[in-house]
Amino acid sequence: MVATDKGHDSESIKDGIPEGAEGWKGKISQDVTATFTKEGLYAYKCTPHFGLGMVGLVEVGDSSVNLPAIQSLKLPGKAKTRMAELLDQVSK
Ligand SMILES: [Cu+2]
Repeated sequence: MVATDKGHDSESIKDGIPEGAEGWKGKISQDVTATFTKEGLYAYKCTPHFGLGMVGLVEVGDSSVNLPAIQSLKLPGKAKTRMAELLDQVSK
């Protein structure tokens, strides 16, 4: 992931990636590499703006692998709303 805008990072959300997959934790304003070795959904956040709803979702192959786990993630305020919107766009 390329840092095109300063002041953000990207970090995988705990329990928000498929079982056995490798998470990632980027640094503020810096590029970060993530490798998607398992099929499923990868939920991530911008740490400083998590509560403001800055979350994302990467769909790799079969999203049903961990869809229920993503749906039941405990997320703060706007992040919860935003994640629900993203989940609506996932192929089911
Ligand atoms: Cu941010």
